[in-house]
Amino acid sequence: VQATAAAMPFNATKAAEHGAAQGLEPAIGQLVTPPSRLATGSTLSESQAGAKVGTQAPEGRNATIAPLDRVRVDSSGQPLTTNQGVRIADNQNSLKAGTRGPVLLEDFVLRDKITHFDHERIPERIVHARGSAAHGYFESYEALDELTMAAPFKAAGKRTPVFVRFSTVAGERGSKDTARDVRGFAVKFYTDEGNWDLVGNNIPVFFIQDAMKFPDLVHAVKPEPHHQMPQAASAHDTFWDFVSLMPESTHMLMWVMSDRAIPRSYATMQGFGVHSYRMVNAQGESVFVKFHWNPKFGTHSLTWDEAVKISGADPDYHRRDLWERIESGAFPEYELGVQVFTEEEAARFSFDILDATKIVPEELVPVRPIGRMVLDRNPDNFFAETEQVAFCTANIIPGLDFSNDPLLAGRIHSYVDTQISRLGGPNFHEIPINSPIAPVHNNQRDGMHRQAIHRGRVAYEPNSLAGGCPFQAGAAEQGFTSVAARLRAREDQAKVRAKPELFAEHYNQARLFYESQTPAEQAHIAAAFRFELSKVTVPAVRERMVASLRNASQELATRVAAGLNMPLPEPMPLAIARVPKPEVKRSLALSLMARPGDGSVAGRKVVLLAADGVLGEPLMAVHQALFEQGAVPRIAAPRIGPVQTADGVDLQADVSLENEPGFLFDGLVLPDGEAGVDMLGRDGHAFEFVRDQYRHCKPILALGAGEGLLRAAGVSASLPSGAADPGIVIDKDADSGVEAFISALARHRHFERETDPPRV
Ligand code: HDD
Repeated sequence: VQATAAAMPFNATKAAEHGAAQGLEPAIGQLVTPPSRLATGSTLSESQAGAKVGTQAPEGRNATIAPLDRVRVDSSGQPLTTNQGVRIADNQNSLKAGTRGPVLLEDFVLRDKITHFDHERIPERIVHARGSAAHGYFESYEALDELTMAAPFKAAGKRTPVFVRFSTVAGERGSKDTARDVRGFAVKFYTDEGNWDLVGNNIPVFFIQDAMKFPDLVHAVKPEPHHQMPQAASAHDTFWDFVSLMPESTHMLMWVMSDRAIPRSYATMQGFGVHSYRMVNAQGESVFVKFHWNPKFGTHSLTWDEAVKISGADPDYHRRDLWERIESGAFPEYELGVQVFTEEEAARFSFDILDATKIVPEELVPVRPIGRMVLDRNPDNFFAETEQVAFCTANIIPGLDFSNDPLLAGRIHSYVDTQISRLGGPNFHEIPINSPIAPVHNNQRDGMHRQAIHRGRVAYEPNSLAGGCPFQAGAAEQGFTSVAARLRAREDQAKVRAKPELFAEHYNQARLFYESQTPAEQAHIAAAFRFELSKVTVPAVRERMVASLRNASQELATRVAAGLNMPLPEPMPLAIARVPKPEVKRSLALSLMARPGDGSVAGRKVVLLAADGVLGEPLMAVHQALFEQGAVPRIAAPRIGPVQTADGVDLQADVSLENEPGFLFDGLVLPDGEAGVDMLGRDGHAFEFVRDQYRHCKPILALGAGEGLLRAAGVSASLPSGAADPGIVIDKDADSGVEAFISALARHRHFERETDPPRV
């Protein structure tokens, strides 16, 4: 589209200068006016909300859409310009003295372009560098007045916009998604009383108890400094050297060696606030809370062999899954729950609630559901939103407060500090994705990249020249007030570098976790320890780790030692003289199997194998049934494009056997039709599909002649026990198996077939 020069608006925030009614802005979504804004003052975050160019953001109920409209740029119908808005006539050739002559220094068009390019990268996050994010909303189930005055919980049905970033911890920005690692689960609530960040993980405990040890932990797990290996992996000497010397990490190690550290999807993992926080009501009364996010689609994970293979075929596996789920409308959804307990109750627990290596078992304090979060919009731009978003545990709002957890205290300092260098100065709160919906008014001024243009001559308080504004808010105006928590004992009032006694108990909850798992999950934990420690080259480190594990579980330690071909070492001496008796010995809530989800197959990917000569009709019937249930069926053939079916049904292969290997899918369908099955039987890729699906304990549906592929691949339809494998559905007449297959798919994995080593 060629538009005339005079009519072209060129500055997104200066529509007034160019006349808002010129009709040149591309079509936009409905402007959603954020509550309680626009009517007041003129901070950057709220200015110009009505003046926007070029947004094509979908119409939505998310109130962050409007503030971001202010900076959205859509270049459709626009000429190419320099950063000064000068139109560029030639974007192909630099300015030269003659066609074969030298390039001229005056070529500002070239220099503008190259200079900006040279500075495109910013430092990656020191941890959690690899991540993916989405917009959505939080909806409160009820008014929580008796517990908290926090804005999101003020009324039943109240919606607060959120931006959520999921991440791995150890890997660099471009590393694989399916590393064995903790997953970050960071939620920014844009509340009408300021931003609240709940910066959690998918595991409810942490490796260490005191922030003083965080740099050591991170140095130990990151690639080793001399040769910068291995990438995104804890299976190396320095990590295990460190954790084996820090028995407080044993509980966390159990979680990290469990399938929780290889989730199937961000939509199928839990999230936790980890620390004890406080909720405070309008009367100033406070209770302790632990935050839990429970996924609607259930908790599902990968198997280790599968995770390793996926990292080669699709390093963006979780990023793609999140993006595709949102684009297709299978929105990730999580229920927020809180465990609520008083200071007096906490004092009676056998563990210290300030110790981030401990959970509060759900049998001791149940989880109360208080709302749900839906992620329904992908970001417009990865860098502007996902990369530049800055979460911080210090970002809390009236109605919430911290506990004295020493790990949390260090975090309250660390996030802003690291972001000042990562985002280039102290004004990163003005970057659109970080700026609150609530108005910002204070006397902070200037600094690198300041965007707000503050008016007037007063930048101090108290003042009379500006009528005392901006003024301190009293309780009636929701001014933030810290809970006047009492220090309990006299000795707590002295300055010390020391820990409470219960912090020295390191194994009760590690044992609780292991003993609460199903046999399959326990086997995976033992196999993960075996794998990781087998990569450790120093025998003394392996021994020390197994010596520590003996205190958590004799059975686990024995399995791991056997797996490493080593004698069982003496148990590591305990750090505590009298071990407190735990209240709970088994907690079913700790098993992934406890949360199968809503029973649906929404978002599950299923591959239907095809080749020339298959029967198209039964395959398409399965395709249709899966599609109707919200699953994502894909037809895979030796080559993409049309497949010549035996019954003349029109069939198009979406993917080829080589470009989307079988382990990328949650289920496999083998086709009917002798000629087609014959052709697949001559392609080694097809056997890999069958064997990987089988080894990874996923469901397989064999239609008619397709059963032959199972046999040819060496896969048995019966379990090691001799019983029929419920995950393998053989539909001889190719007309009745789809229902059984869909319920096998909803179960996700069929671990009863699993053996170590694998049969196939
Ligand atoms: Fe942290 C990032 C979660 C302990 C210091 N952390 C970061 C992110 C998450 C967590 C989810 C990524 C946020 C994003 O997506 O941008 N961190 C945790 C949890 C912890 C924890 C659940 C334990 C309970 N972290 C922790 C400690 C310290 C830090 C003890 C330092 C004393 N974390 C950081 C950081 C990061 C960070 C260095 C890196 C990038 C950033 O903050 O913005 O400040």
